[in-house]
Amino acid sequence: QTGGAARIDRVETLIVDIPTIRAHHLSMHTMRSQTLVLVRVFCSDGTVGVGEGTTIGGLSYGEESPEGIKLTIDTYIAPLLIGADASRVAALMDGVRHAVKGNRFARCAVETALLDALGHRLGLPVSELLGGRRRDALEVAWTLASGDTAQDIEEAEAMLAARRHRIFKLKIGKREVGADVKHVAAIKAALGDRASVRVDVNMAWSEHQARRGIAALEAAGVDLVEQPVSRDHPRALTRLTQRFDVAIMADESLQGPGEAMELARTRAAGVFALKIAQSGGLFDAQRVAAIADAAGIELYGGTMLEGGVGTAAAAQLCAALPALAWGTELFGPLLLVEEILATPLTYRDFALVVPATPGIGVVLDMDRVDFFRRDRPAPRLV
Ligand code: MUC
Ligand code: MG
Repeated sequence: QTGGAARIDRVETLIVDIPTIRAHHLSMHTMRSQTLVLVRVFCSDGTVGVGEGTTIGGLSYGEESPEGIKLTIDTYIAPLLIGADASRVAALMDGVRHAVKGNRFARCAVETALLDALGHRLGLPVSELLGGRRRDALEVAWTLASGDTAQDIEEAEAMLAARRHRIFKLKIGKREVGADVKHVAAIKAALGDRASVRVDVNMAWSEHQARRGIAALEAAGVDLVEQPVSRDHPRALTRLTQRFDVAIMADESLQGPGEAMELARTRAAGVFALKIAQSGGLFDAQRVAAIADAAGIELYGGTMLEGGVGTAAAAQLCAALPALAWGTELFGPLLLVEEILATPLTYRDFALVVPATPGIGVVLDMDRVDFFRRDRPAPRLV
């Protein structure tokens, strides 16, 4: 330990449940609210770092649940950190990775909080700690997933008119392939060249369904198809990528640098959905990006529909990437009825402005956090 080093005094986690502005239909789950696990790391120099571990639909998207993320941090990660030099973020996270296998969302939340605290300590945005920012604003897609074609078109038109989004990702895979293709083709026909239309199947198709579906989607003018088949069938993803011209993007198949290497080696995708949580943290997301760069694979800044904290952290990473050919989908806070930040993130001209203040660049509104926290004490009757 160096003299005068800031030490980690306390690690706090809490779960908040925030309603979404409308139902969000995915192939494996319909969201009506989103659950965020917030982490705060309190350091001896007075700095406090915040992080977020967020997934979609309990255990329906991936192997970590909000309750499991909280338990992993409280029981297994926090004790490793207490008393340690708070500024040695990479070394601390090496230790965490050694002691805690998997649990990438939990590790990402903690790493985010440590980087946020370090940024406050040094007076620098996290993007500067990751090598320096290359861009100050990130193009942001919106997901159309109301479950209704006409409502989706209306929503897209409103987003275009407000200059908020001109890239739309459609969630499909729940209905029969033909019905989904019809839905997508109607939206693309309505929006024409004014928007890029992409789809996310969230692993719902068999390889045979994917061949049929992707051929029709390509003909309808769709620009990109995300995770058409299960991550359990990596060779099917490779065959689809070889077969079609339309970009095929890996999402669920991409769970950190090891899988990035394998997907690159087997030419399984032309685009990677780069997610900080799924990668295992911001450092590991940078490693995934480096593999993509070396393999000539393009990047897209993906989301787990995080709130403002996770979104700001991902934005700091995306700002520092060498290339981001497909933009981002860092719209998570906009799907929630409230952002629970002291100052909301700025979305304008189809982009998210990357926060430029120290750390990840956001401050929680603790009154609103208390309002939405799951274990909120019952109001006292007087
Ligand atoms: C996913 O599978 O990519 C991102 C946007 C959205 O609506 O859901 C997600 C998760
Ligand atoms: Mg996806």
